[in-house]
Amino acid sequence: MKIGIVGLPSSGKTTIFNCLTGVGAELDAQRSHGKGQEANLRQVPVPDRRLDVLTKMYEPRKTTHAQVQYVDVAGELKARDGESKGLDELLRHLRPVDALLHVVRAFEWAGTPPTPREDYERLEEEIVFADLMIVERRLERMEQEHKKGRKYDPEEHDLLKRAQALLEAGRPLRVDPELREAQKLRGYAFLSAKPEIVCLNLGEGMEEGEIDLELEQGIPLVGIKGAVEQEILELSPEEQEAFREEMGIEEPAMHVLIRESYRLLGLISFFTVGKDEVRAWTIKEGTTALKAAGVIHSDIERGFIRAEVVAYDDLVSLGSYGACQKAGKVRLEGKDYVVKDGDIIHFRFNV
Ligand SMILES: Nc1nc2c(ncn2[C@@H]2O[C@H](COP(=O)(O)OP(=O)(O)OP(=O)(O)O)[C@@H](O)[C@H]2O)c(=O)[nH]1
Ligand SMILES: [Mg+2]
Repeated sequence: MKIGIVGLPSSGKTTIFNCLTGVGAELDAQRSHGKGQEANLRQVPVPDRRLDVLTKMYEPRKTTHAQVQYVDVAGELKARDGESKGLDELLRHLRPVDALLHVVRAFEWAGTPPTPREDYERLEEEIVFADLMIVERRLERMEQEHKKGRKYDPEEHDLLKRAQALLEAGRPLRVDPELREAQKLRGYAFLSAKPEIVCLNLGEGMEEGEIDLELEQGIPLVGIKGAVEQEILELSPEEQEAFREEMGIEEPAMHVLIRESYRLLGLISFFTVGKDEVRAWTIKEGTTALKAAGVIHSDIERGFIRAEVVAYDDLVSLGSYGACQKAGKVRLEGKDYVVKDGDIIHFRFNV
């Protein structure tokens, strides 16, 4: 699962990327001008308190978190400026991502007060325009083919026409569930069809509630003090802890952001536990036990017999696997069982 960071220049994309990944990256639009575009790409463990609890319970040799990838690309998304240098490169990095993390400046920069609403809308317009360009190019080609008497897919043509009308009205494709999910449009990897999360990059004295920004329903908003968070990350782990305690910060803001992105992608975790490893595995909501087995290994999917399932809450409240067995909380589920977030699963299989 991959999340692409987008935002206007100097909105703090790289700063947020660094906070998310906890390591310093140096990449800015200026430095990479004319040098071709590079991208920062990093795996980030998804914070999950349940894993900490399971680790205490099982004392495994190894604990493995679920992972999400973040991509930070230098370069400006200026689709309307046809000549925009590096636009194709930028899009090449952004097309394959599963979701967008839109960073909006909410700090004063070089004496300029923040204008989050305008900034947000400006970039959204570029995203819509980048998709519209593709739709128009494709429609043109289809219509040429049609004139020459060649075949084209009328259903795809119809979907593209609808997409065009929506985009021309300045609306992102994600607001139309049918277009957003249309199998026939998959290959275009439209940016405005991707789920989005907005990160307000707040200045030191600012709070999320003071910021003037309205979002479409269903788009989560997370406020982060990017510069402050980055400073905290430069401290030692002990100092970080002490600092957070002092400031009354229960959990690093980044954890909230990472978890929100996971949720936004419709992802959940199930766990496997044992003395060797306690591990979180990522699946889409609605995945069956059989497919979940395949995430671990194709052999387990192929030789699937049963899934032995305990809910996380039951395991924690009863205190041990044995107690769950006694209390009848260990269920044997078949291959069509829909796995729930937090299920602890032992797969029975033979190969
Ligand atoms: N005061 C303040 N400054 C910030 C914050 N976040 C980033 N900055 C500063 O804003 C400038 C731009 O930050 P970057 O993280 O490089 O922004 P970017 O979006 O990656 O920029 P480009 O890749 O060049 O488009 C840097 O000088 C940062 O130090 C913040 O939360 N508060
Ligand atoms: Mg940058």
